[in-house]
Amino acid sequence: MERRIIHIDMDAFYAQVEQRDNPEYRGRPIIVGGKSESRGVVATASYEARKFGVHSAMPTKQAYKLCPDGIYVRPRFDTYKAVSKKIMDIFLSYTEIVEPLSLDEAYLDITHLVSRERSAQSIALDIQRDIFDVTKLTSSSGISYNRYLAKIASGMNKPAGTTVIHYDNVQDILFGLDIGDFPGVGRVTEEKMKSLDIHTGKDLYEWEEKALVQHFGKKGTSLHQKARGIGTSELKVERIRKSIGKETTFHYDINDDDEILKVIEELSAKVGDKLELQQYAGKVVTVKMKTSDYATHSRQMMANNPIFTEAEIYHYAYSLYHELKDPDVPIRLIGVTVSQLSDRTYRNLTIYDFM
Ligand code: DCP
Ligand code: MG
Repeated sequence: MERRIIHIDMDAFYAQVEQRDNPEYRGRPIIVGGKSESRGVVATASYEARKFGVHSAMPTKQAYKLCPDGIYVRPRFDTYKAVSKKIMDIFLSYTEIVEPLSLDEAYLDITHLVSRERSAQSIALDIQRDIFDVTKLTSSSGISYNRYLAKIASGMNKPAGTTVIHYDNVQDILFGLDIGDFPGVGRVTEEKMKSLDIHTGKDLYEWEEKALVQHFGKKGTSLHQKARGIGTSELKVERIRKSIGKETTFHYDINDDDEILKVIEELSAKVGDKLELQQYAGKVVTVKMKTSDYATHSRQMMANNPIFTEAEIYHYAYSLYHELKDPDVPIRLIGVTVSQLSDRTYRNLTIYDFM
């Protein structure tokens, strides 16, 4: 199944947070890291500081020589973590299939949200706009049909960029890429590549798999594939949501059918909205109630087909309520849940022939 993967990465993350919180830092070279007089290293540098050649992992002492007029600040990890949490919540409001890679970046599988009316690129822009609205920070996104291409794409138009790699442009982009910019090529591999005269994706493309395996072992196979746009689109998700439910606790025990059914209708609508947002459908509807004596009862029903509208959910919840409810016993809590979730059909995806 052809997937749509977005990679989102915050721009100069720690430095941008510092510039957000200290207006006098804006437009200035900011270096976040250890003290310059000690053995500290640079965590990150604002784009203004990068012009001087300062970058992550550089000894602060060296940064200070390159950029003596920079503003050197210590990291505030608690603040970065709080921002990260907000970003992750935004991702999860779009899809459950999120794989965070660090505080400031994650992969999202948004295949099920894409339709003729809604391109993957417009979804990426929506997410970036939400991030900015909530945090006042810019991010960059990359969109493609597998993980590593999405990651390459997000780095191509920083800051505040959105880049799509598809079958029509993938080979051009990979040919022009510096070998060190391929995900999975670290410092050591990069040096070794260069000693073999492999400097770009085009150079890499020209090597046979066998020869790459001879020099790089198992990694050789993956490099051979990466030169050709081939890679996995499977995200490592910790927990895929199994159900979507809403419940209400009443301020007092209640026994009026009309009143309770009105609440069930509202709960059905909320569950329907959530299913709509994430483009899920579910096969099982559960109604749960807590009676005035604190006993909990629940009953479920399997639908013939996956359902997702408020009317469908309410239809099942209505029957379940009547099966469960003892007319003589008031209740204090009512809940409606839809489970056995699946993505709705993959609609209107353009399937390109591979190369
Ligand atoms: N970081 C760090 N040490 C490193 C690399 C990164 O402490 N060697 C921290 C600081 C960064 C954050 O992680 O702000 C995110 O790392 P990125 O590689 O995404 O770099 P930035 O977000 O800073 O910049 P870019 O705009 O290039 O993504
Ligand atoms: Mg970043």
